[in-house]
Amino acid sequence: MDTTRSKELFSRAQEYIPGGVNSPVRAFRSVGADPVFIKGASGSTITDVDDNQYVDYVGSWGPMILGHCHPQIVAAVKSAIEHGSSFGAPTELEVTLAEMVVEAVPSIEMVRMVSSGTEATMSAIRLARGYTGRDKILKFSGCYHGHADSLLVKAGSGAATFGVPDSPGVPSDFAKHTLTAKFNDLESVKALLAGNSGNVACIIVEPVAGNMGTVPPRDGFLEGLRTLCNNEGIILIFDEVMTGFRVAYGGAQELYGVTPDMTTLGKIIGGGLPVGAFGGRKEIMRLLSPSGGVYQAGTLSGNPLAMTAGIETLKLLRQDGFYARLEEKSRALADGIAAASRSASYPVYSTRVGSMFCTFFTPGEVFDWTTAAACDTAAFSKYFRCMLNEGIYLAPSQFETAFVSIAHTDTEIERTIAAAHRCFKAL
Ligand code: KE4
Repeated sequence: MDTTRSKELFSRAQEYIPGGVNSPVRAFRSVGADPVFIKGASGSTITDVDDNQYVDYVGSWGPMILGHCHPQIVAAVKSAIEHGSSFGAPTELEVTLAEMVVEAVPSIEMVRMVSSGTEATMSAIRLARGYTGRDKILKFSGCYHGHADSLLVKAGSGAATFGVPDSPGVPSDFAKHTLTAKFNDLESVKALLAGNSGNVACIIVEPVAGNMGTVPPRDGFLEGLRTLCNNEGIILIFDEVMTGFRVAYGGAQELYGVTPDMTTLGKIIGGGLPVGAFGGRKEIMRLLSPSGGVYQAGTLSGNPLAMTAGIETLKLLRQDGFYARLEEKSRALADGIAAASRSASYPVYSTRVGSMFCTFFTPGEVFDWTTAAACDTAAFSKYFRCMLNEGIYLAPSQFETAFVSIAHTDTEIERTIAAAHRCFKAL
């Protein structure tokens, strides 16, 4: 595959942009390849600057559930920008999208729009701390909630329950307020809470982990977190930036029937434009400035173009049968790839929740970060490069989620499965 122009651009980009990219995973470093630069997309296909076309299973890391350039969204955003791109003032569009989110997610009685998932989780944590008057937070290894200081923290070694920075630049004084438990392990949560009784403001969790690959919650895990939070007066935050409107119109909380106190959203509700959001019960949300004392703000929060794209996206998602059709496509693809690995006698562990799926390069079950980290990342990298050469654009890391859109055709799904078989055989 000729990628001459991408290589030229990557060389130029590295002069002016750290690592040549504006978000690290895009650099393809963990898959031993140079990134292809994309010039356009339509439906389930993306096209690089050398005019190579790929079936896209990254979908901008989740937003593109309808596929790229859906005509209804393109038309609406084109019309919107003719009335202005940003006012820094309230608009009807923000009220409309807020009403749609509240209607879709019953646990959300009020919602605040921001411009990224990181802003959403960072702000939700501040609000939980303001509401409870407590400082500590609890997260899970392998879960990612954006790059706010208090979230770039890993478990302290040994008996120490406090966190240690997971990135240079994060002060240890910040990290010590973050406790890290094991996903799908309620005993690890109980142990940390026992050592910090009355001091934990919130537990933040991806109800379906999507940032260590796709790892579903085991039966009883989410329900157990809900019970622990009820008992301890802790705010349960579902980080649904990825799962919101992805695994169901009402998100993972609808799918699993567990109600959080707060929810963070992003990706799909912006239809590909920069949006994040956080919401929850009125008694909590009302503490947010200007109705309350917990400060939070944003120049482009509720941006009219992003609101327009989000509104049009949700209108299409709430149409009858959308998720059933997406489920059929997703099942066919994930089952086909798993069958291809078996017929190639290459053992993998496959997971899927709705249109989120992952192929873990390990024969064993993956249910938390430790078991995910046991994967053969070198083999995954070889498989990724093989699939890319076959014109299949997967997430460039073993520890990411692949996404199916409603635009993926049966032909493309069959082509992907055939390519996977060849690439498993080549390992
Ligand atoms: P952003 O700040 O990137 O909009 O959202 C952060 C975030 C928060 N919560 C969850 C569950 C997320 O998955 C994310 C971001 N997801 C990654 C994909 N693994 C974004 C891709 C990237 O970092 O470039």
